[in-house]
Amino acid sequence: MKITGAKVFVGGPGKNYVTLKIQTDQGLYGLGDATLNNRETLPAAYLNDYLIPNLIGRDPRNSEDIWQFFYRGAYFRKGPIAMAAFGAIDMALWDIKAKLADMPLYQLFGGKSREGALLYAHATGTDLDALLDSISHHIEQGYKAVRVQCGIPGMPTESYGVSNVDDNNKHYITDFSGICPNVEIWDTDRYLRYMPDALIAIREKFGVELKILHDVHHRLLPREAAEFAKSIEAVGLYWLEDPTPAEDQDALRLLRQHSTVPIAIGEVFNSIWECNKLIEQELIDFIRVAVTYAGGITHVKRIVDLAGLHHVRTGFHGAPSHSPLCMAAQAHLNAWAPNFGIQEYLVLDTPECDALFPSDHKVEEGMMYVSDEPGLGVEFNEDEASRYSYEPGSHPVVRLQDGTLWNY
Ligand code: KDG
Ligand code: MG
Repeated sequence: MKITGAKVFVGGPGKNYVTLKIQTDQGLYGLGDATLNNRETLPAAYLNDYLIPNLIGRDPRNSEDIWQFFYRGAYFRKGPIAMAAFGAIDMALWDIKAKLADMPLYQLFGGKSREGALLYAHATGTDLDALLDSISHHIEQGYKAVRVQCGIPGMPTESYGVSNVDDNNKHYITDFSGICPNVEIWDTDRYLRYMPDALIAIREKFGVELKILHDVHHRLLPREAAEFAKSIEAVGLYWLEDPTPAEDQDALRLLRQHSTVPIAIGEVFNSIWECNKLIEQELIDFIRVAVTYAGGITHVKRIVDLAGLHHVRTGFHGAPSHSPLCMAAQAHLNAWAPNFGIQEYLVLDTPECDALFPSDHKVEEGMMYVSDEPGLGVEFNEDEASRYSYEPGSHPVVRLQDGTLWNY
């Protein structure tokens, strides 16, 4: 069996999905996702210029050797652009392998450990009242776990994860007004004074059963994060995400010494080499890598197995820009992983997105049910894809009030 060709598509409804289709001489094809938020053209160029020419003629069943060939062969290893490009190839090869076996992908990992996988949704509000409404809205839809982000009084601009529209499904990660980022202003003192009481109010209103998650998006210094984690212990968070900048892994030791709040980290990690110390030293509780940015199924499955040895559970990244292909790959891992924790989920199933990526993965009552179709269980409609092209967009950048650049 041989790979005969591969194509990359960039675009989608309100998102720049980077979709790879690998064709074989037996008519079977595989699909993969290389979407790297707001840098989408770069994994596409890496695929087109270097990787696809080296795929032609290879046996697609040798997914391990192909992964090693690209990773070790690059010499300059890792990085989100390369790992997203490898991730797309790897996903597509597993799709082909499972289609060949005529099995849903999770069967190749060891079958199902659960029927439904717990999801968490994003609740957001420009103030606490709006956030409480947004949480109620998600609970009414059946969610048992909700990430909560709200505007901070007196903060000059909106904070991370805060949407200023009533639409609970609004995609607020990318600003499509152009390639140059807007500036948001961050004030740590206001955040630290306001957010603990807001979280306590949320717990009081919704009771003990709701799983509450909160994302600091790397904005606190280690001592501040330790103070914050201590001050919110009574809330009983399901997790506190990215409390400190991800590069400083020792910061989490200080936090651990002062608090037992569960810590989730890893959405910006792209290899096992950024996860292994935190996992082995048991400084985190949830690992947040995404199958796309972290080198695909082959590599992420290694991270999941390492995590399992140290009681670290999965909480894969599922931000608005992951394509349904990445979400499907994660759904198969979630169905299998003995150390599954939770899956981030933002409603993607607009009619336009469904038309582009038809699938029967199902979300019901805040749970995801994996497809039983052979392979990843997602199709890609190329006619639909021809309606879309790349739209320039950006994340904001963050500054302190005196102009100092801060962490987005
Ligand atoms: O592109 C950036 C997003 O992926 C990120 O801001 C989303 O923090 C995020 C989350 O937890 O989903
Ligand atoms: Mg996050």
